Amino acid sequence: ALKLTPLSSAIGGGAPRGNYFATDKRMAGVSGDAVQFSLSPTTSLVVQKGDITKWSIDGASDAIVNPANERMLGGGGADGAIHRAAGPMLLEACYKAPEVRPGVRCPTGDAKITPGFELPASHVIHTVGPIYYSDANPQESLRNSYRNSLTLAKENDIKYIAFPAISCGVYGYPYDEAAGVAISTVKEFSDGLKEVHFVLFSEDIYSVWLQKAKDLLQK
Ligand code: AR6
Repeated sequence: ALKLTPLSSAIGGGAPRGNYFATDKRMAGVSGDAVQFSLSPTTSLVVQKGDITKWSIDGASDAIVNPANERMLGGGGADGAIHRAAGPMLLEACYKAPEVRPGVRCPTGDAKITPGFELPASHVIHTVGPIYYSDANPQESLRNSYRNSLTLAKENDIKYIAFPAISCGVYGYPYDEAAGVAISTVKEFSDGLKEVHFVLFSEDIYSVWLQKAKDLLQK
């Protein structure tokens, strides 16, 4: 059973939705605390702990975001977990994405979409965040990853999207700065989506994200 988190102290602008955000059956696959914020009267942001490979809202117009690398053929971390859960068809679909230059299917900051195959979510949006210590402008690259993922989602009639903490694993992005870029970019470009979720694997990143959401979205 999922733990309910009091909303009264966490909700942002817009109409209150009650005292608790009940993580209902739609999110049954993802376990962990979830807190909802309002970005506009029609768009919510949800910050939760959990495994993004288990996440789905409606199985038709939803997408999880894969923090990939430029080759776009799988890897470790969340990318590895997503490929394992989606099955081999996902790798086949990724191979079909044209190379924009040798070995590069998805340049840093860009986003590409494939079906979700055996995942509960219907689509995967692959994006490549910056390698923090070698990117010339990691903040701009990370912002591009979020913005291009949201734009691609809208172009494909996706209404629900789940992001992990892009670049916060192998790519070494400091959590607090990443959370600021992630939440402010989502706030700016989420119009037309119903729910934007952050599904965070570890307690420490979840805490940083939750605090940043309160700082940026509460008046
Ligand atoms: N659900 C949600 N978040 C997860 C999961 C999961 N199942 N598994 C890991 N995370 P990383 P990056 C978190 O390293 O830094 C890959 O090899 C993880 O704890 O997956 O963008 C790619 O192929 C961390 O907070 O992605 C690239 O080569 C966050 O997801 C490279 O890593 C991102 O960590 C990309 O590095």
